Amino acid sequence: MSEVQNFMVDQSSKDEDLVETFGEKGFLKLAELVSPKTCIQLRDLILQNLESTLQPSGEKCERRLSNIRERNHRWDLKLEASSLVHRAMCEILSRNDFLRSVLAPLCQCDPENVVLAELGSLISEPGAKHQEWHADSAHTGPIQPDCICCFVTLQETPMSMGPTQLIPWTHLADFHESARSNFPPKGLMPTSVEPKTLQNGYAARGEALLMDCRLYHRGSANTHPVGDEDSDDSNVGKRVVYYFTVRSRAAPRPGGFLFAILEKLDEMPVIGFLQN
Ligand SMILES: O=C(O)CCC(=O)C(=O)O
Repeated sequence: MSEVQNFMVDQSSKDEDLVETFGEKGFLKLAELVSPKTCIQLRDLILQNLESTLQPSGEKCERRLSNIRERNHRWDLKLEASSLVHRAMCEILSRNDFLRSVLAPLCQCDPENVVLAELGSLISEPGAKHQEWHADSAHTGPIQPDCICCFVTLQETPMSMGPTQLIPWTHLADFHESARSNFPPKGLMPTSVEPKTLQNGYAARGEALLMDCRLYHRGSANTHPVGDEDSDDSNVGKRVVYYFTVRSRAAPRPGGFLFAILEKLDEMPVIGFLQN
């Protein structure tokens, strides 16, 4: 049995309470971080880029597409540092003091230490199945995460379009320990764990999930009706997420991590990226 919940936090809470919630649960779901205008424009840009990447004559797929779990009807497209991509990141990072507090442990007193580890977009279309539950990085001991990911939903995303699902508290060392000893290959989770699952029922346009990369999560199935290919509705039912991951340059590069980012942007300090 899984329970559908709205994970949204009360954003008027004190910064330190939000930071504490992030540490306890392994994520924060935050409303309206990116403006509707930026979401609409960025979604269009990503869908256009995907279309051109998938053309036979398109830019080399290996350069633009990262590996993704359950890859039928699902893509992970790396993003260029275009003005829209900048704008979306600025809207997220500049409005929130507490986000800076969440990121502070990564920077170890030097903001230049917070660097980009991933910059991309996730696209699923009707027909995509659930991914397996997985964590993006292993638990290597410290309480603080070494990587934090931010997923931004670019359109209204009901359950039928397969929003990201998370299992709170699974970023903790105890859970990773039992995952290592009990679970099938590479810490993937057996279905027997699913009863504890809390499903993220609906993702609104512009909301963001800020996630400790050790938290177990997955992209869920997209069962939405297919849009009409010959009309303006051809993109209806496509779920597009903009995401970036930051990490501490002072910590070792996490093993097993995908680094879904164009090579030229890998390890760029976030501060420098935002000022460009
Ligand atoms: O699609 C999502 O919401 C999550 C995707 C994901 O976690 C992955 O591809 O590793």
